[in-house]
Amino acid sequence: MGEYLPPPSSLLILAAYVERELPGVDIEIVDCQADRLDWKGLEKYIESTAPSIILTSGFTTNAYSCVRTCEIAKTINEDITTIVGGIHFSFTAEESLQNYPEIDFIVRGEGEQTVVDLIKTIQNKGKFSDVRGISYRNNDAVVHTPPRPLIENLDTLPYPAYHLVEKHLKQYHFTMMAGRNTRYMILEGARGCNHHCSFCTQWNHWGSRWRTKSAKRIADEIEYLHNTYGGVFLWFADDHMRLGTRGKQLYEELRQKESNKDVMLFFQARIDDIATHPDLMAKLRNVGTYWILCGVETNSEEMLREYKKGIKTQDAYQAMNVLKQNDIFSQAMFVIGGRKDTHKSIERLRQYSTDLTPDIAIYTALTPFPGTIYYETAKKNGWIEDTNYSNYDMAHAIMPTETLTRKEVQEELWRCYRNFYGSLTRGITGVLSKNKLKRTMYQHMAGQFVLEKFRRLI
Ligand code: B12
Ligand code: SF4
Repeated sequence: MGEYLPPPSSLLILAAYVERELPGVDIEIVDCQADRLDWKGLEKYIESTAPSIILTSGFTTNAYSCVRTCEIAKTINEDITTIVGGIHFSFTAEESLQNYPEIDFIVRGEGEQTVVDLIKTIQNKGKFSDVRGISYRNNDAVVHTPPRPLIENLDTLPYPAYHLVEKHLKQYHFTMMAGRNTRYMILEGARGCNHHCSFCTQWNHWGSRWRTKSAKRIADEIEYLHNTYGGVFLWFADDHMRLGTRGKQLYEELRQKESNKDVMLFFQARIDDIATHPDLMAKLRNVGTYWILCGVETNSEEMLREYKKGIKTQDAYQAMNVLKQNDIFSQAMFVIGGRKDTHKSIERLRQYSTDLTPDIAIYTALTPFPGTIYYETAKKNGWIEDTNYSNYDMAHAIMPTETLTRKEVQEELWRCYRNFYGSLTRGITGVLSKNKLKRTMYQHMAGQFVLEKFRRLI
């Protein structure tokens, strides 16, 4: 995805809530990337600020960085309480507490109410067994308290605490997508998903439900981020946009805002949702929707069923056309490495992804993230060859297929990139495209020699 520096959205969303509920607690957000703090730098920082509690968050691919952060804190002062949360630790609570003594508590699932309850319990020396939604060690045993019910009305959440990273706002950027100097911010409109794809953690993490903020609240939040902090490239954290359910209301609210003329919205949507709502796409384009990421996944109906995706390959053609007709930049995601994949089937997927002509294609290797249906199946059947979580970024092959070795899956993945981006014609057409975003992106890639590197892959 090129060069980027994202704001630490999960912590900003969490911190805003803690700040409101526990005004006596001093909170600092340490963004090591933005501050250019290496491990030694972080150590010095913790030493000099002497916090009582350290909280850290990560996805599966950066789980070890979270553990190392806790380890550093404990080395400096054993009495610092260490708390981790987020998707990865929620699903690996037992394993993580057994393997990493430097973690004191894991907050499972939705974090806001649980972390406030936990901090209060620490302050008051209360009983941890009364805090719902946490896991911790009691002597040698790992204790998991019952899950906490989800927050019913997401409008009650405060705006993300961007004031805690105000000094870094100028640094946050996503060069390839919006240019180096366009202010990049992340906001959340909804949590979870009502589908159950077998490779996805999100529906499971959020209790198999999709909850949304009201359209008015989302539009207000966008306006606030734009007017207060100059946010322009605004990325929805939502897993599933649900255009059919709230697209119209969102449009109605956004069109009343002056800010819609300046902002560039990015979100993720399902292709069946796009295909069946062409009218809405035109409207949403008018209020700042520039870029949509959608999971096309595969050209095989059989694999789509295996992934429990609930879409048809035909939907992808329609969705791409709708996006093109409305001048919305299309990012299509594909996945290779399913059990039945062969050299031939992946070649067919390459052809299909080219035929669809998305503006960009991202190919991923099927990754058994803890918390997915696929993880349980893969673990049971002994398919997982690589257990190093740092490689769980969807760019590393983790499993072989029935007929391909893991190395062959990896090579096929590079072949997909070489095929799509290695084409000189595509590069030249991209660099000269009428679509500003497409032109910027291909010019950026050409400038960074990314296209050239893709051509030389393998
Ligand atoms: C925006 C986004 C990005 C942004 C930046 C994210 C960031 N701020 O760092 C960018 C584009 C850079 C990005 C990159 C990647 N991403 Co991403 N990203 C997202 C997205 C869409 C939103 C993240 C977000 O802000 N969520 C909103 C917050 C509020 O939700 P949350 O993190 O779950 O937090 C809540 C609870 O979990 C809990 N909690 C979380 N952390 C903590 C910590 C503590 C201490 C406590 C108490 C509680 C707690 O409380 C929060 C509030 O209730 C998510 C999908 C999603 N909806 O989360 C994918 C997602 C996290 N990304 C994913 C992936 C795979 C990646 C990449 C590996 C992709 C790639 N190949 O490059 C990279 C990894 C980059 C890296 N090294 O970290 C996967 C992770 C899967 C997994 N199980 O690990 C997700 C889930 C997408 C998906 N559908 O599969 N990503
Ligand atoms: S992949 Fe998308 S549609 Fe499927 S469960 Fe995850 S968020 Fe929902």
